[in-house]
Amino acid sequence: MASRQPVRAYIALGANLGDAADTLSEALHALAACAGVDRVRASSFYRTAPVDCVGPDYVNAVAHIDTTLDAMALLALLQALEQAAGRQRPYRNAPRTLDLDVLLYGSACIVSPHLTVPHPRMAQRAFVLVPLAELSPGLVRPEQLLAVADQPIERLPLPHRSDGLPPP
Ligand code: PH2
Ligand code: MG
Ligand code: MG
Repeated sequence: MASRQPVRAYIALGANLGDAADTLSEALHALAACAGVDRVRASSFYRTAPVDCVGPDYVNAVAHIDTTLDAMALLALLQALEQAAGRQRPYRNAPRTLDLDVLLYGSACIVSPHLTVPHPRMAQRAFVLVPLAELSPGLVRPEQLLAVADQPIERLPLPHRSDGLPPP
């Protein structure tokens, strides 16, 4: 069977339990090792205040990948990585060891019971827009950043490798 053309997908990473930066770094390396995932590139990591929830500060980042997985297979892969990081879901927006959300899947618009793409709340969240603007400035308009400028977010000075992945 001919393999699919790769699609560029954007993924939001977040964690606010345990060593969040370490978990994000591990998740990026695990993602890069997955079949059907190529050219993983990540933003800096950011410390962010919780939005629409209470609990510890988050560490957030955004990554893009080129993938031959279809969108639902990508979602399943991200959920498997969340599970491997010990993710529990006691209630909506509970503190978590790892959250991996599909933000964009090429130019696709997807509305299904388990996946909506583009992510329906991405434009309201500095913890998505700021790292996304760092990674792909053409995807975020200045007025979008202005609209979330009241949300506390601080770039963490982690060393990054030239391939965009933090050290393992
Ligand atoms: N994720 C949420 C809800 N609120 N706040 C921050 N700062 N970072 C997140 O990743 C986050 C959030 C739901 O997934
Ligand atoms: Mg989320
Ligand atoms: Mg999620």
